[in-house]
Formats: sequence, structure tokens, C-alpha cells
Amino acid sequence: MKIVSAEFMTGAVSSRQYPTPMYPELAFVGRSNVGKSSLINSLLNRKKLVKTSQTPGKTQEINFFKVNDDLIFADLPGYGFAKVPAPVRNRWKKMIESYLLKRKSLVAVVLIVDVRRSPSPLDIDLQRWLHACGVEYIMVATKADKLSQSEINKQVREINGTFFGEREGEAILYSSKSGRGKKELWSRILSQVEGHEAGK
Ligand SMILES: Nc1nc2c(ncn2[C@@H]2O[C@H](COP(=O)(O)OP(=O)(O)O)[C@@H](O)[C@H]2O)c(=O)[nH]1
Ligand SMILES: [Mg+2]
Repeated sequence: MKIVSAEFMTGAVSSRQYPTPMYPELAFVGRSNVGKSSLINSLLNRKKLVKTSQTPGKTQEINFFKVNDDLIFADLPGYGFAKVPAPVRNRWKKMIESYLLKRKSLVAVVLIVDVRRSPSPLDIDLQRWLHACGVEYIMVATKADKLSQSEINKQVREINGTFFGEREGEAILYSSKSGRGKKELWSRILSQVEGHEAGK
């Protein structure tokens, strides 16, 4: 898709603050520091639309970005930062779950993992939960530029084995640094959008 404009809309901590659901929406989610903000910037060909490397676990807002007059990207707060106290973690969980279940314009979740790491229980729980709730998701394994191709092959086997097992599906290999996987991810996003519109 040609990106003509990409702009920050608003940050929200509760559903009352969400922007009007005027376009199909994609939500981006993953552990703190996984490379979520970098991935959104890379998809939108922007360097600093979404701030990267903030204090992990600090952002507790959902940040909404308007892409042309076509889509909304929602940057969900990262999870899994050890120093976040339990009440904050619980608030995160409530906010995210209610967003994912109630947001009518949500087309799919882009679930991002680090290709160098074994999937964490938090990632696995979230994927199972999305699956159980019937929320569409696209798995992405990012930071591919940090590994050799043979290391990538090994990691991708583990990641796909963990998340999909015998089921159909695989993670899209991505690098926000090199742009690897960008075409493929855009094409998955747009086909989800079409599928969503057709199913209305
Ligand atoms: N080499 C490389 N570094 C990345 C990539 N994606 C993110 N990073 C780096 O990883 C750190 C965390 O990225 P950020 O996008 O802020 O992660 P977030 O917390 O998930 O939003 C930053 O230092 C980024 O520059 C990538 O694809 N390749
Ligand atoms: Mg971020």
C-alpha cells in the first residue's frame, strides 16, 4: 500500500477514549522491547512516528495511528517486563483483553516475537487466548537481521512448532532494519482487511 500520510491520533487508557472506529484497524502486540514500535515505523516508512526504546513497560496506553484514509494501527502496550508490579500487569491485561474483544473495527492482531528467542509463556498464552476467542492474528518473528540464515532456520522451526504445531500457519520473518518481510506482512494485512470487509 502506498503510504500517503501516517499520523498519531490519540492515546487511550479506556474504551471511552478510543477514536471513532472509522477504518479497519490492526493491533500490534508483543513483549516490551520486542521491536513493536520499530516494526510499525518500518511498515509506514517513517523513522520516528512511533517512539522506540522507551523505558520498557512504561507505555500503558493504546496509541492509535491513522494510515491514509484507509486504516488505523493500534500500538498496544508491551507486556512481560519483569519490574512491572502486579496491579499494573493486571490493569494491562484488563485493558488489552477488553480492547481485543470489544473493538468492532479490529481486523487482526499482529503478534510480534523476537526471532532470536524461544517463545515465552506470555506469548503462547496470548496466542492461545486469541485463537480461543476467535480473534484473527498474524504472527511475526522480527529482528531477523540479527541472525545468520542457518540460525534463522533453526529458530523459525521452533517458533512455528510452538505456535502452530500440526495446524496450518507460520510466522512471517521480519526485519525493521533491512525491510525483510515487509511486502509479505503488508500483503497479509491487506488480505485480512479484505476478508473482514467481505465477512461483514
Ligand atoms: N537490528 C534490529 N534492531 C531492532 C529491530 N527492531 C527493533 N530493534 C531495536 O530493538 C530495540 C527495541 O525496539 P522498539 O521498537 O522500541 O521495541 P518495542 O518496545 O517493542 O516498541 C530498539 O533498540 C530497536 O532499535 C530489528 O528488526 N532489527
Ligand atoms: Mg514501543
